[in-house]
Amino acid sequence: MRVLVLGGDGFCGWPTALHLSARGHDVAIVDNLSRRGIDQELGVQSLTPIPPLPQRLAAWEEVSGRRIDHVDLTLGRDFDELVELFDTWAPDAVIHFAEQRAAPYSMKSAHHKRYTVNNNINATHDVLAAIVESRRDIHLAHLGTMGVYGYGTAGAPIPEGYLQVTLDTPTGSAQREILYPSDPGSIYHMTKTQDQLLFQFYVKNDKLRITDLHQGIVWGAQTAETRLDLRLVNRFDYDGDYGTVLNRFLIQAALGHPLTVHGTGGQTRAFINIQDTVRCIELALHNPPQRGDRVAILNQMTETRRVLELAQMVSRLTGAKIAYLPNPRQEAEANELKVCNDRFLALGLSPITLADGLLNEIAENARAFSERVDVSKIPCVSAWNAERAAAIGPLAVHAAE
Ligand code: USQ
Repeated sequence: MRVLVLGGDGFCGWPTALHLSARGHDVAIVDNLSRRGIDQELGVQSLTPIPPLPQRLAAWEEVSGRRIDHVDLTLGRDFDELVELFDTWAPDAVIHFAEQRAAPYSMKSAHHKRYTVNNNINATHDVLAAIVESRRDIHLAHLGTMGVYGYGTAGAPIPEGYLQVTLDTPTGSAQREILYPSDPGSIYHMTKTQDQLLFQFYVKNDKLRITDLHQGIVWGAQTAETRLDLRLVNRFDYDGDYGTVLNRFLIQAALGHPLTVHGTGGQTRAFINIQDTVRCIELALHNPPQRGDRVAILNQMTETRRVLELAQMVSRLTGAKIAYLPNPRQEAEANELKVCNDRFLALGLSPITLADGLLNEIAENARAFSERVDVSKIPCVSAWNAERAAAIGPLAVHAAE
């Protein structure tokens, strides 16, 4: 299969590109390196030293004998170039990771909200319009988020994208299948709910083949391929904007920093290990929808956990202390969360769970690079609104500086 990985230099894009290349697919990465630019803007670096993309790609060719090309193109802006790329490179599938993916970054200021909306929604729309323009039967697999559903349920498990509803009509009742009602918790998550409508429209109007993968919070950073050579190492974000909760707890423990639990830690979220992420994407590529099918929506997660439960797990392993901090986010203090993930299980996913003992290995790897950490970048200072800014105090960032 010929696969274009949009955003292939990023946290999930890079290991996905390697995983698919290792399995014999022809892969090219489309990336404008904006994520590296954001590191500079924030004054942080990945815990792991990630070489420039040309060096990464040269290392992959050396290690695997397989070539991955890089196309430097800005999605949402360079539309004609994108159409030309689809024409000349002739992908069978396009995987779309090219969105700004950090909720705290998207809430820092009006500038960051606008950047996230402009980047994400225009990128997604340009990919869809370019597929139509190219007249090719390209399967689009998009990285969505569990956050489109919100995290509150009425006790019922969150289905895979669609909800059966019964409507009262003047003559009785009617059954409908609707997209599960969106309830985003940040501007970032909101852009992914908008993506869903774009997909629904393009499937209806142009019969595009689209898979939307609603992914949970990723933990771990390395996969079988990124472990092959230090130059292939994946990025590991620990800072208050891009670091995800469990990876942050692991590096905090390695540094002897208290584990930064927001509020009571009663928030329940869905999780997935990065190795399962790349496996799920491969499964999705091998099982695309047919022309005329509705958008295929799969919940790409393997377990749900409370934030406090994760902190306690890391604390037990490492002896780290737990700090209960005022929450910079506008979110429920506690919630129950049940999620259906039957579709990936039916396709053969055998989940890696937190119980598999990988946490120690990640903590040890984190310790190896701990001298690269800037401890001042650990606190989450991006406040969701003025009230949350007041709660977290003088460090809060809530408007353009
Ligand atoms: N949290 C803490 N302490 C921390 C960091 C986070 O208690 O030091 C809490 C947050 O308040 C939140 C939860 O942990 O309640 C999850 O935060 P997170 O930063 O790990 O994850 P989130 O912002 O939801 O976003 C991440 C990815 C995003 C993806 C999403 C999947 O950055 O790209 O879409 O996970 S999901 O959460 O299922 O929507």
